Amino acid sequence: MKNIMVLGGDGFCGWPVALFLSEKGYEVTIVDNLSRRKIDNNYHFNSLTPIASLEDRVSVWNSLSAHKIKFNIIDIVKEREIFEDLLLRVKPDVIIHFAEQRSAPFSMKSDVERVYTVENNIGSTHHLLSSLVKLDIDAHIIHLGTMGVYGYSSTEWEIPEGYLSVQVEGRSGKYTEREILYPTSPGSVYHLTKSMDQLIFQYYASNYQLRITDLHQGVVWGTNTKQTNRDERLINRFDYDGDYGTVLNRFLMQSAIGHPLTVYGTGGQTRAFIHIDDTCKCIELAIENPAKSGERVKIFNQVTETHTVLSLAKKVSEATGVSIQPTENPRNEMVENELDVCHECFDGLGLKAKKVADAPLNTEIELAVKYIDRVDKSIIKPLSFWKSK
Ligand code: NAD
Ligand code: USQ
Repeated sequence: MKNIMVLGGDGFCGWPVALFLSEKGYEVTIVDNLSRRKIDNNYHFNSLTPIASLEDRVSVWNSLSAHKIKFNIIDIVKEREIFEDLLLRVKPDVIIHFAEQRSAPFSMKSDVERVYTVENNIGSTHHLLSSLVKLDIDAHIIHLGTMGVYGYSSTEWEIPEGYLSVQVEGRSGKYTEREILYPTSPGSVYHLTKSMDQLIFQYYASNYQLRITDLHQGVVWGTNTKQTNRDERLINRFDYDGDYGTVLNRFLMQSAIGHPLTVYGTGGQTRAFIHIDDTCKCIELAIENPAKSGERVKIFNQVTETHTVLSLAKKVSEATGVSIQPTENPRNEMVENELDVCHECFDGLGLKAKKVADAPLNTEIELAVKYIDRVDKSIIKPLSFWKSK
């Protein structure tokens, strides 16, 4: 059975993925520096759900499951030697890389957060790859990238999965066809780091023949999975603040407390979405269908549907009666855009997605109601701005 290392395994995506893979019988080792929990403390954010310490949640899982998870608190940017010792001991077959600062607004807060996001995200990706080369470990690397690398300008074409076919006219007038990385157009410093990750991957796959899959994931919604529901102490985090809360989860939580839904601008922004259950399934599909040595980076769009922000707000508003509150957009983004994105790779591998339209949004709202006393209303408003006010 495969040995899997989950970097960032204490986070919103990493924790449920670690449990999902453990239940499937994979040997799972979590690595995390707990930086998200430290950011919560330092900036006075909190998960709506009361998350147990990493030590406690792993110990609860190990008491319930036949398959034990190991965990290590290591900063993969700042504690390279310790991380490399661990790599040599575990010799992972697969490394799933979630360990980055993932909030676009947080990355735009000020010089401090911009610098931290770039150093942490580029550092974690590059150190990982360089260490694998140095230690001669042939692991399949699965990285969580983002749809945001493509940018959000409306296009006449469907956004492909990572590569764009182009024809270039040569000096003789003859056209040559090439596939190039889709031109990137990041909308925040965070998204910029994901764009830079792509180049690092391209280089290491080509020069060192590392096996790399980059998953361009859309906005993840939902909270718990079958595995995190097994015990309250396994509960997943639920971010609702203006920096880390993502749009649909924020609307669901806002509706639970009767807070008007904070639609930025017109709400005409179209974004791609995926449920946390499907994030877990996609990772397993990526493990089962690895990139090969010498092959270019495999890029899959890990998205299952697209919606405008306003259409999601209307859906939540109609279900709950909570009003919509147009809010001045703190971001520098297109007021409205269309988004036509290919997701044939995962569809072709058999992914049966859970769509917003079929999903019981009530489950999320009930969860928010259950922990309503934990809500700090002062952190719901936008907390970071793309341009100085
Ligand atoms: P998260 O912040 O909840 O989890 C990230 C985890 O990585 C945290 O537990 C953090 O402590 C850890 N970490 C960060 N830097 C580290 C370092 N240097 N060393 C060790 N651990 C480190 O974020 P998430 O929502 O779980 O996102 C995981 C990944 O998925 C990110 O790379 C993000 O860009 C990507 N992603 C997330 C979403 C989403 O909607 N949540 C959508 C698309 C892509
Ligand atoms: N928005 C609102 N109201 C809110 C919050 C957000 O209108 O209260 C709007 C934003 O302006 C934006 C859209 O909703 O147009 C999405 O914002 P978001 O915060 O849900 O998502 P985003 O900042 O794009 O980032 C999230 C994750 C990130 C991941 C990305 C995937 O935090 O890690 O990479 O989703 S994607 O958007 O597909 O690039």
